[in-house]
Formats: sequence, C-alpha cells, structure tokens
Amino acid sequence: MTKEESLSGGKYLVPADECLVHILMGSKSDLTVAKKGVKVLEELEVPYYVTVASAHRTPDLVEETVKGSNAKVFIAIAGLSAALPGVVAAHTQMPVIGVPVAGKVPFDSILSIIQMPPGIPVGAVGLDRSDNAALLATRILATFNERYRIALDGYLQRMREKVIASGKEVLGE
Ligand code: C2R
Repeated sequence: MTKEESLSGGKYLVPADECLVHILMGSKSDLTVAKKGVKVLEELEVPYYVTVASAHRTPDLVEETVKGSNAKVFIAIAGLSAALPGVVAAHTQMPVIGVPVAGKVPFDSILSIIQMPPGIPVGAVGLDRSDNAALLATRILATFNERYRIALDGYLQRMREKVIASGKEVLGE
C-alpha cells in the first residue's frame, strides 16, 4: 500500500488513547468505505483512530482494542457476516455505530448488524455509509461538546449552499 493509499498524513488521526471516535474495520479491504468517514471527521476536526481487527479472525485483538480505547463513540465497519459491531458493543458501554459493507449478497452485513439481541444495542447506517456514521458520531459528541455543534452547523451550511448552487446549475443560471 502506498502512502497516498493509506490514512497517513491525516491531521486528526491521533494516538489511540487520545481519539474521540475509534473506527474499527473488519479488514483492510474495507478501507475505501472507511475513507468516506475519515474525510468527514477530518473536515469536522474530530480526533479519530483506525484499527483493523476482526471479531471472527482476531477476537482477542478486538477486545484489547476496545477495552484500551478512550473513544466516546465507536464506528465498526464490516461486510459479509458482520459480527464486528456487535462484538465491539459487547466490550464497551459507549455507543457503537455499525457500517455494513456492500457485497454480493444484498442484505448479509445489514442484517448481521441490525439484528442484535436485546440488551446490546448497535446503531446502523446504510450500506457503505461511513460518512453518515462519522456525522452521527459527531452529533453524539456535540451533545456534550459545543465545539462539535459549531462544526456541524458549518457542515450543514456548506451542504445547503451546494444544494442551492446545484439548483441554479440545473436552471442554467
Ligand atoms: P477480506 O477482504 O479480508 O477477506 O474480508 C470484512 O469486514 C470484509 O468486508 C472480507 C470481509 O469480511 C469482513 N469481516 C467481518 C469480520 N471480520 C472480517 N465481517 C467480523 O469479525 O465481523
């Protein structure tokens, strides 16, 4: 993997014990999906950390990562039989947002993530929607940190301006 393809150089990629949002990916192959969320966290200036760990392949590493993290929100990205978000939620009381990764079978990862048994909740966003997971994580942080409320205000304003500009473009203005 070249330096450009990796996450290195991210301004808000901080040491694990300083992050507010901890992203776990079931595999390096989920990186393209993870990058959408990372882009949002960078834009909103939210300190984050990223770990590759699999509930199926490296259950001990998932436990160690989650228990050793000071994050206020976890984002768990996984495809296929996506146990990862549920297992992350089993090891923390912090909110966990699951991002199902699109694959050959339409609903495998979605159902694996949303069909959690009572007692261990996992929030879920749409297929590959780690950008929405990052926004939702920032909304959670904004409930106790004004800085992120202001960052979200700015984000929504920029989105609004883009929509208005696209309307003008459609009209050829
Ligand atoms: P590989 O590309 O490494 O074979 O992984 C990953 O998230 C990925 O989308 C294929 C897919 O398997 C997923 N995976 C899980 C888990 N570990 C890996 N769903 C897990 O523990 O839930």
